[in-house]
Amino acid sequence: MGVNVAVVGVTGAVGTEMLRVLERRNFPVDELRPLASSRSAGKNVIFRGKEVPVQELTADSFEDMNIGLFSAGSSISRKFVPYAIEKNCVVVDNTSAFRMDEGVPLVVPEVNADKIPGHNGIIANPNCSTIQLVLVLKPIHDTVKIRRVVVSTYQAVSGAGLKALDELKKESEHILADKGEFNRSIFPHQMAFNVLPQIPQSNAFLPNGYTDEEMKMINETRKILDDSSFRITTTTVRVPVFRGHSESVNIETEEKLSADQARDLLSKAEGVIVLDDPSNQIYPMASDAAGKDETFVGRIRKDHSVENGLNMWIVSDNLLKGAALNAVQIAEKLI
Ligand code: NAP
Ligand code: 3JM
Repeated sequence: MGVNVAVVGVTGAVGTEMLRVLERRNFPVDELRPLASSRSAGKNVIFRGKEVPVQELTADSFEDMNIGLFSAGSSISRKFVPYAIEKNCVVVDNTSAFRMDEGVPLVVPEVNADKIPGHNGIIANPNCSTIQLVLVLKPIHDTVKIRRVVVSTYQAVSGAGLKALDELKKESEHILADKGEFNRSIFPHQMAFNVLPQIPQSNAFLPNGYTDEEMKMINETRKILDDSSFRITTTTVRVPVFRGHSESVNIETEEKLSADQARDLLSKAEGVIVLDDPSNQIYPMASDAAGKDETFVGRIRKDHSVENGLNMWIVSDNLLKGAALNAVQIAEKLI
C-alpha cells in the first residue's frame, strides 16, 4: 500500500532534491502531487522517469494526500499547512514556521525519532545547520554531558535558494571577466570571492546583535536536546561554496573525553562518518560531502585552553541531510 505525497516548493533547490530522495529511497509513493507557485504551473517535473505536471498551490491542493512535504518558505507554510491538516494530510515542514511551537516535534531521526508519534499533524524539520550539529553533539552530550558549545558556520549559497546560486555563478563570471560593477539582487554585498557574516542576507539583525539563523541554531538545538538552558553560541557565515555547510565547533564537557575517545564514539554514531587523518590531509570538505547522505566530522583535537574541551570540523550536504533527506527520513518513520 503506497501513500499519496504532495511536495510543496517542488521547483526549488530543496524541492528538486526531495523528488530525487523519494525516488532513490524507493519511498512508496502512489500519487505524487508537485506543487509550486502560479509561475510554475504547467511546467513538468520528472519523477521515476515520467513527466508530472506542476500544479499551483491552493487551499484545495491536499485532497486525498497523505503526506505533505513543505519547502516553499515560512509564510507559505503558515498559510497552507492548515489546509493540509484539515484534509488529514500529515505535514513534514522544512521551514521555520512551526519549529518552536509546543506540540510540534522537531526531529532528526537519528537523534529523537521517539518524538514523532506525539505529533498533531505537523513534524518540523530543523534548520540545515542545526541538523548536522546535533547529529554530532547528541552522542557526546549523552556520554560526558556538554557544558558549552561555540559554533561558527561556513554555509553554502544553495542554502539561500536557486536564485542565490544563480547570482553567485553570474557574479563569479562577471568578476573573472573584469567587467566592473555587478548588479546584484539577492546578496547585500559581493558574494563571489567573499565571506558574509549575515544569514539570512535579507533580514535585519536582531536587537541582541544575532541573526535569525544564529538564533534558530541556538533555539532548535535546545529543543532537540531537550534542555532549554543548553549553553551554545553561534556565528553563521555564508561562503562562496555551491553545496555543503561546514562548521567549526568547540565543545566544553563536564567529564573528560579524549580526542581518540571522541573519534571512537562518533564512528559508532548513526549517520556520522569520522574522516580524521591529518597526517594524510584527510578531513571533511564541502566538495566531498556534496551529494552524500552522511555528516562528516574531522579535525578532532583537544582544546588546550580548558580542562575538558574538544575542537572539531563538521560538514554535511545542506540540501540532503540538511533538508530533503531528513524530511524523507521523517516521512519514512511516519509510515
Ligand atoms: P528556492 O530554490 O527559492 O525555491 C522556492 C520554492 O518555493 C519554489 O518551488 C517556488 O516555486 C516555491 N514558492 C515560492 N513562492 C510560492 C508560492 N507563493 N506558492 C507556492 N510555492 C511557492 O528555495 P529553497 O532553497 O528550495 O528553499 C525553500 C524553503 O525551504 C526555504 O524558504 C526554507 O523555508 C526551506 N528550507 C529549509 C531548509 C531546512 O529545512 N533545513 C533548508 C533550506 C531551505 P516557483 O518556482 O513557482 O517560484
Ligand atoms: C532556510 O522567511 C522565510 O521564508 C525564510 C526562508 C528560509 C528558512 C526558513 O526560515 O524557513 C530560508 C532558508 C530556512 C530555514 O531552514 O530555517
